[in-house]
Amino acid sequence: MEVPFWNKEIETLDRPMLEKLQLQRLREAISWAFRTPFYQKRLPQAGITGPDDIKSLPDLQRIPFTEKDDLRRSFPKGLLAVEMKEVIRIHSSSGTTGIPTVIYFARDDLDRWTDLLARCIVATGASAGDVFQNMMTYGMFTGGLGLHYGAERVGMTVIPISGGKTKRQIQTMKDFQTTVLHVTPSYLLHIQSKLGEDGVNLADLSLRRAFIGAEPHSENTRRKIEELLGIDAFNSYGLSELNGPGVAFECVCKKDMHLWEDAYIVEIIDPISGQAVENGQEGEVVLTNLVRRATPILRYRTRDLAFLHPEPCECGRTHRRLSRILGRTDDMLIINGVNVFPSQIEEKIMKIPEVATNYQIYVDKKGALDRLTVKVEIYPKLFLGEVSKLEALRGRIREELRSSIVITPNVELHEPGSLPISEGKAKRVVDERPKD
Ligand code: DLL
Repeated sequence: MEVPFWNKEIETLDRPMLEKLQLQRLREAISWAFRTPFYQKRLPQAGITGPDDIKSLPDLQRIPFTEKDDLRRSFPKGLLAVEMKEVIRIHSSSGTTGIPTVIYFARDDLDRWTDLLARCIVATGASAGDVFQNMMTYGMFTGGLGLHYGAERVGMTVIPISGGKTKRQIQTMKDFQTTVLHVTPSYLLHIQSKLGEDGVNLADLSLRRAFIGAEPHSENTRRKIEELLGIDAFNSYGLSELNGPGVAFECVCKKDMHLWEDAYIVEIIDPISGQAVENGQEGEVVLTNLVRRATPILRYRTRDLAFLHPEPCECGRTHRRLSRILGRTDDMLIINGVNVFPSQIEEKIMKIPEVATNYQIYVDKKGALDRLTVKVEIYPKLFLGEVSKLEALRGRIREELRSSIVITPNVELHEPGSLPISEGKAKRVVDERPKD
């Protein structure tokens, strides 16, 4: 297999050299952090008075974690390390509580981020000459503009169409013979379900690859996308606090995502004790940004759960691979005392061939008890068959789910197009239990 590189020297740097670079950049990041009101207070409280206190990579653990709430409390400028006139871009995430977190980029920050994204794109085998339809939302969200700049740097033909307007997306794919898509997996499945409605079929298109990310999805969802569209789909992970997309991305091997360790230090911790887990074990991802001067962020608790592969990838890159995101520390549902992760549900239903492209997890209360209902869309032809067959399918889905999540959910079968869709990140869980 041919392995393409954007910057082979950095991507294959041997571990001792990579760690040397990390230490050097970490010390630099700490000096930037000392220019922000937030870290000026936080670091001395932990006994750190300057970059010289960090003599080796393990010294990183002396630095306290940074949490989402720290960012919110520092809004708007508590984490700004440069003068405003140096800032050429602002991104923010609105979060669920409505208090935004804000990230400032100086020109060199944007340049480094763009370069990381070019690296991600090329690692998938995409290149100049590809036609890139960017369906991620443009705006304060990092998904649109982030990849846009990376794709331009690679020399792809960029179509900055943004999210939504499904018919127009499909027509555009045909008009410009798009070869690469950037999209959330849920929206891509929705688009696939609409192919053919206005006379544009898969055979009219030239799709080869999709970069899918920004929301959780299972390996079975990836397979479904690949099979339905006849393309290669690559997982892409990132979060606005750490620039956005470009933190970790799959290469041509498609065996989980290289996390760019010259730009980020990754730790996997036990979310309760805060201690590092054993090599290869699952835990919460903690990230330090080594290359952003205007908003330095150290040891950020992402709340995402994943593990690092201890063994190297066949492609020759030395940067370790992060597993797909297995859940979040804050998305676990407790149903009558049993812990259930939405990802367990998705993994099961997406491998059932009769299940179409959309589903929803609904929780409410019946009397004193919690009630879990999994609503799935199934292919329309199944509704034309015998009722007993539908009942059998419902029973099979229920049984599959029970084997994974231990409790037995209600299962509802719906016609395609009847469950709510999202043109960006999908909202899979609706929890209507009264909050007390
Ligand atoms: O979603 C950045 C992004 C844009 C990533 C485009 C990939 C592609 P936020 O809006 O801040 O940033 O949301 C970050 O989304 O902490 C994860 O919980 C989730 N997430 C992002 N990528 C993945 C993925 C962007 N590949 C939050 N798999 C993160 C699972 C993901 N979850």
